[in-house]
Amino acid sequence: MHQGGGYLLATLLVFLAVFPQPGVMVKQEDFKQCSQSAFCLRQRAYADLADITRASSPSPCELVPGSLDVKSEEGVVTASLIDRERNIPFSFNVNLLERDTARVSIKESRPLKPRYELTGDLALDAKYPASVPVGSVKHHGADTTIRFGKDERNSLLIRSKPFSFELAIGGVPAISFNDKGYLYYEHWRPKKDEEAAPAVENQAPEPEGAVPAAGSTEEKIRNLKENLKKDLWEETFNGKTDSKPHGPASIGFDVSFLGSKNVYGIPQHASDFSLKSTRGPHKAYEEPYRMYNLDVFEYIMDSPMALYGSIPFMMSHKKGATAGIYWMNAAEMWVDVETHGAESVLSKAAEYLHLGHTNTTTTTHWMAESGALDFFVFLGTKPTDIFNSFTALTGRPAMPQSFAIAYHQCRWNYMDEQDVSDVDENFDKYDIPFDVLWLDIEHTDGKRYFTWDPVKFANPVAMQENLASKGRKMVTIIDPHIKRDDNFHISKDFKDKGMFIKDKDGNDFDGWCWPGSSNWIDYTDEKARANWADKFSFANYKGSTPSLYTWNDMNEPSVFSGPETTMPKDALHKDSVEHRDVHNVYGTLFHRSTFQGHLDRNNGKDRPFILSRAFFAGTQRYGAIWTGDNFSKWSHLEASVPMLLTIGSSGVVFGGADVGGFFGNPEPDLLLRWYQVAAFQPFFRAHAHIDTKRREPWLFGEPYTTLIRAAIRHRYKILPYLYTLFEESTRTGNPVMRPMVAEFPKDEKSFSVGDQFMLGSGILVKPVITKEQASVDVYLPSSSVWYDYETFEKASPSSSSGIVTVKTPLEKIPIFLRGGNIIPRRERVRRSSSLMHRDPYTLWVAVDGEGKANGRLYADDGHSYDYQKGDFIDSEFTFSASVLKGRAINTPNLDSAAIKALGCRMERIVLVGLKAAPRRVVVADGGDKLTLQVETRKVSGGLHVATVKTGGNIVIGETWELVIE
Ligand code: NBV
Repeated sequence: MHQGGGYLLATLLVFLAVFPQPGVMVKQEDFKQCSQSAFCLRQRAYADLADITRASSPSPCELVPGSLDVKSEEGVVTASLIDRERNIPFSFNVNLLERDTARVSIKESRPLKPRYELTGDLALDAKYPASVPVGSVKHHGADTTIRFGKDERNSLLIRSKPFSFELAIGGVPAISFNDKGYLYYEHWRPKKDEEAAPAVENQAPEPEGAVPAAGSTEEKIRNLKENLKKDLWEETFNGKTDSKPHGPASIGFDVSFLGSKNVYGIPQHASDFSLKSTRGPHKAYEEPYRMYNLDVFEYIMDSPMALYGSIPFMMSHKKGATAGIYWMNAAEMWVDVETHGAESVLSKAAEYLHLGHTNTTTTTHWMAESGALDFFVFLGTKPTDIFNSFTALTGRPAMPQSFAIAYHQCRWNYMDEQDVSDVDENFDKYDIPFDVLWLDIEHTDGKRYFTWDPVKFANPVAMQENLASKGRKMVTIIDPHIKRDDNFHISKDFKDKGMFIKDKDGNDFDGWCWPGSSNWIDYTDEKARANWADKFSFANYKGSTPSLYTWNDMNEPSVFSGPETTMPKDALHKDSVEHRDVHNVYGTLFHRSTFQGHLDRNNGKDRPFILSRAFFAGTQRYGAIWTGDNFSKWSHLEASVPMLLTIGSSGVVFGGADVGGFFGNPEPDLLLRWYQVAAFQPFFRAHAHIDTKRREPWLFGEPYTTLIRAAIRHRYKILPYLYTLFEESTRTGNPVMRPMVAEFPKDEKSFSVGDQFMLGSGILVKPVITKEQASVDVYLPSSSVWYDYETFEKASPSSSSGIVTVKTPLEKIPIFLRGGNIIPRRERVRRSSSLMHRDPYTLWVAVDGEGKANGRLYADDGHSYDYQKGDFIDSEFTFSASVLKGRAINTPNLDSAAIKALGCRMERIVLVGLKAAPRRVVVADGGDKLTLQVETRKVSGGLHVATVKTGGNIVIGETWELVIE
């Protein structure tokens, strides 16, 4: 099945038209700004109008007197609302849930037709949190306060006129709704029914002679009112028209995070971790943050432009109170952020004295094109509370196989089987470990996914088996565009079953992508999802073996011929649901069915590994994501840190950025610095564009080969620690790569830090992000003791700023160990992670100011779900009063094959930060005492590092004690 020259030419032309060549940055004008997205323009106009007029006319939304009803046992509060200006009735519903969560919905009481709702498990985990009963209820005038949660620690204050509500944690107000009066609901209306159009959108024209003066408030008001009527029924962007047959249906509202200067979340943007203001006198961006999954290659830095994934989740934190909101809506969304009061003298004084930003509030304005007003509010006292409740709702992260967290080698493309074999052999030749080799789109037969190029990849099974013989895996790319070709079984099958997305006229939607004319499967249809999953069976996916995994790219979806390079919003899914309603979840539904396909093909035994580019709330249930087509520039290396912190703090803990940058050719020092950071990030994969020079780790000569090898080896040594962190995230939602605020929620200075990160609670990493950078400044919170990761010397940050300056010659990675932590490691690095599976462990024990430390090690067979039957070891280590103890927290089935296959011996213990050199170290084993070999060295500051060789006398999973005398 080879294409002729015509096909190639057509593909090339589309490619050149759609994708700029490397070096040419993304054209901002290819993507909408708020004023070009009609609903965003209208919603922003409404907010601007509100800002001007609220003093004289407050929000028209009121609670209907006497309508508030509390169903105590069910944990439900309901009321009727009315928009007095437009005379539209709404129902207000709050459902109080466990984990200090509240679900809030506001719906039209008498809609023309129902709005699309993300029901069932499309965006939520199958295990929906239980309701909690309402506590005490107090009415004060027309307002009501309802208490809920453990010891009634939370309260919900509902104000009736104008309608607003506020949630507090332990008496501390945290979050409020409609304080600014931006609640604006574009209700369904018949197209020609002027009567039904809302009053504000349907104002009578200004009387003649009453033209307001240029620049006057009156003129502003008139213009804003004009904007409210813009493009209600149709809109065109860059020559492409959205027919909007149902008219306007957008929703906007404001949420204020009371007393908080910092808000985080709403990925994906190439921007800071602590979100910047987009409104008000101190705004950093003119545009709101946009969430609309798009294929934005070579994206620009420091921008609120939409990228490949969207998670409508935001969190705020101040000392003692953390709050989050998740708007369960997959339509295009924009969010304005405005921090007020941070500049006031009072706030500045409070900041200086670390008193908390009592005067500062961050107001956010959420605007979605369609869908329901249905959101969740999470309350807590620290970020980890919110990670926990958000992922309890949207799903806990999946437990990856152990190979998936090792190093991945990718390129567009490894061209043929010989290329694959050469790369594989060179890793061994240069003694660099790697676990996975990836094949991009060129491996297929004419971009027909699930097929192999018959010449270049004629023996895919032998190729995979060769890799598997060294414990290595392969990943192939499977994109969602399906080549229109009746001779291609996937195309024929889905076409015959009527499972493709339809265009607005009801025909199979036809667009351009890599294979030329293509269709897109409707993954909102459960049957289509099952049919897709079935394509991964070994019988259907010919040439695939159990060591083959999948990469889902282009699933925003990217449609070369579509508006903003994506699917038209008026395209139709099952039950005539418009694409606009499901756009942001589409890619995740594709990811999800691929996941299901892998699960089914091995009868639910092994954990799938699927990488996706698009993502939404809940993606963590299906696997990993990466940050898409970045560039080999220092600024992109820099941006990868806050981007991954944001994504990880929004549930998707398994994320990475293309090491080296996808477009362009990195200079060797940039490539090296990238490896040095990515070795400590959750997903670690090098990748490059087809037009770039080859850049496998050994191609740059010395010292680069040695230093890249060292960085990758760092990764392999911490795999036990990383795997333990991933397991923790499957239970708690805690990110693996954590923002400083998550680990130091009481340390005001850490709240806005997004340029360094914690790996778990024990390792701090600060990237080097500029060329020939001689040193970096690292912020080390004073509540902990810190040790240099290589020398084990105690760090001495300035007592006033907490900053330590670290010299950064090429070989130096600024990493610190946090006192109080015990880090499990494996130090015998081999060719791939599975070859290290039986190797003994080393423990690094870094003591805190009181000479204490603790840690965990989680281990299982590394690939199956047998851990769910109890086949795992969860070990706890504590060090106190010079005694190191280990014990299993669970009751491991030591006879199970999985545990027997695990290396459980501990070979070495390194004690860091000891005040005195040990005289001897003994294993307390009943009455006997076995003296172990110990070597001690003194480091600066009078501290000691002791390395104890255990002689294989300590077994993980058993109870043991080691006494330092
Ligand atoms: O499949 C080719 C590339 C892929 O290598 C990259 O990682 C994706 O983000 N893909 C995008 C399509 C074309 C990009 C110009």
